Amino acid sequence: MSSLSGAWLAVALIQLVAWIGACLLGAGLGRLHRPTRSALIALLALVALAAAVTALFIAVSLAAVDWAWGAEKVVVAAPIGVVASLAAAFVVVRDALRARRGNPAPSWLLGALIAAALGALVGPLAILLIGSDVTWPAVLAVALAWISGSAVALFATSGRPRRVIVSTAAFAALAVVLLALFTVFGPTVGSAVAGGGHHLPAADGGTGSAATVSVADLRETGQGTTVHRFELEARHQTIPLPDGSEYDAVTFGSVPGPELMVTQGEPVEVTLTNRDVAAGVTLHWHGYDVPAGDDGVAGVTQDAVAPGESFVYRFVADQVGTYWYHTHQDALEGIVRGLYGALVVVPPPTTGQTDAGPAIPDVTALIHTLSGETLVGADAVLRVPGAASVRLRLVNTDQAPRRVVLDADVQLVALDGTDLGRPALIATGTSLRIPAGGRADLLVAADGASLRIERGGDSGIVLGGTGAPAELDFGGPEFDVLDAASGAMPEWASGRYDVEAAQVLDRLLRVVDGLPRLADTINSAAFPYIQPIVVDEGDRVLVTIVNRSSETHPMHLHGHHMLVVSRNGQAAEGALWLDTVDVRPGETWQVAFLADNPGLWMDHCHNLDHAAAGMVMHLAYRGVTSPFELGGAHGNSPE
Ligand SMILES: [Cu+2]
Repeated sequence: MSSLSGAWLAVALIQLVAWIGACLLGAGLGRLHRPTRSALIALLALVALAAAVTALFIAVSLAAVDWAWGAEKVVVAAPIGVVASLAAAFVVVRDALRARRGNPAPSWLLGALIAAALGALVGPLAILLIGSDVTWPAVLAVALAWISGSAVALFATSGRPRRVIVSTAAFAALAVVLLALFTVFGPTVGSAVAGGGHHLPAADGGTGSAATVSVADLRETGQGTTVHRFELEARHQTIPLPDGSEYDAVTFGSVPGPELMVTQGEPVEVTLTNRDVAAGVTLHWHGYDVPAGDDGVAGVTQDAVAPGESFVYRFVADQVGTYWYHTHQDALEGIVRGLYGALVVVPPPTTGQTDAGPAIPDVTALIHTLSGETLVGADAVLRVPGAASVRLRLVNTDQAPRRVVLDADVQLVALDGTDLGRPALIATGTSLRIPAGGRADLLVAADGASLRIERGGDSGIVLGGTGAPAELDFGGPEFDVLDAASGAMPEWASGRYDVEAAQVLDRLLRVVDGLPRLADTINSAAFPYIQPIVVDEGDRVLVTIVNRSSETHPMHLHGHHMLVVSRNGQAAEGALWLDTVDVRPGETWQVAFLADNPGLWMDHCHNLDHAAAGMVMHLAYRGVTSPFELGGAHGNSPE
């Protein structure tokens, strides 16, 4: 899909450049003979017209595949581009014929050329301003801007009185302002989701149920006597980097933070204290389906914990696997500087199996970029003592996907914490791509094998050895995550869906933090103006994620595990559970989940640069409200 939309943009630009060339010739550039000039203009006009018609056909094919790909092109760009080009080409060809007979050019030739160029400009503008969610005000505003701009051009170049030109120009300016208002600022005016993105009309009982519950009351309450307690203190800390320099980190006591290892079934209680992190801090359990009030998102499920304050998180560790925790207040800055650590939940020891042999050693490796250096755990190289087999828990805590490669055959046994139905073989030299925020568990024989990280310098993992990791290259094939789909399908996934939602990821001119900028958008809007996915408890939900942008977006849903249904129309052959879906440019993923964890949940890109640029929305259960606000006294700013 990316190549087709790239072709559309190329053709749209050819159209624009041809009309601009015709305008320059029409304005007298080149001092050519009149018949030659008219013939050249006619040639350019025919090229532009051909490009406009081609753009129309590409737009229709894009829309036929998925409306999200072609919407604004079919509705706005193609019609204006074709109409403007047709009209101007007609004028130009007539002029070329007149020129052969020695007649002067019509006085409105240049005006018509400029109008066509403005019409060609609508295409690139529409994909920057409108995106996939075409609204009628936006269409009207773009059309008005084009019509009035063309009128100004026609009047200004045909010797009309100044009065007419001035009034038309004023009308054109008004049209452009309308365009800006309705497309860029439109979503921010009177939006139902303004003020934090979770103040929904639906939350007041959209299905007639008047009962509401605050997210602050959706907390873990059942606590037995065998609670596993941890204490984490957030603070500034200077730490040494592998290259010998010092780094001004913000940590939970170390980088990475202490590994929280618990046994499945244990009630867990974590007390977070903030010593001196002025921006505030929270704890979010990435990939762990905790109660909503324990999810740790500043401004949604709690207030940011200020210096001197503390907050106690509770949940029952009922899912085994590899997870991680990080701050969800000023997350971009906080995580990059060190506010993260691993959460590992292991199954309870099997009883009555005295001859089961020694358990497989367990090694957690968080891959993180600090001050330009790739860390594996606390150092550049992680050395694991020799063993017949090691379970390597890889966690990518960076903003971008990281690829790893090993010089040994390994078994991929879990993704995003969930054990695969059947381990998948990753052959020697095949790379594995871990999305930002994602995890992969590998079973590997620790007999001198190495792991390397793409663009990770000398960093890596050495298993059963003491030297540097071997030099490995990334020229081999890449493991396809769909090949890991092998689990048993849940029963709820066999029927119809109660809610079907779309997430079209794009890059558009939108208001973020009060200022217009190129934003990372979902459904043509930026946080907090993106309409949430609204569900009732028990709903089966299908989400179609379309990436129209030129960057990868690791989409992360809080509080739920997503079942991969398909990627680019290819169905997953078996269950594959993810909490972070690596949606690359041009891809369409369908994921499903069961709405079984009431709350207000973040659903956002885990490239936190993108999240901070608008790519954040909510999954909202009807009837759940939040007393927390963005900003406010605690300066709540989840990204
Ligand atoms: Cu992104």
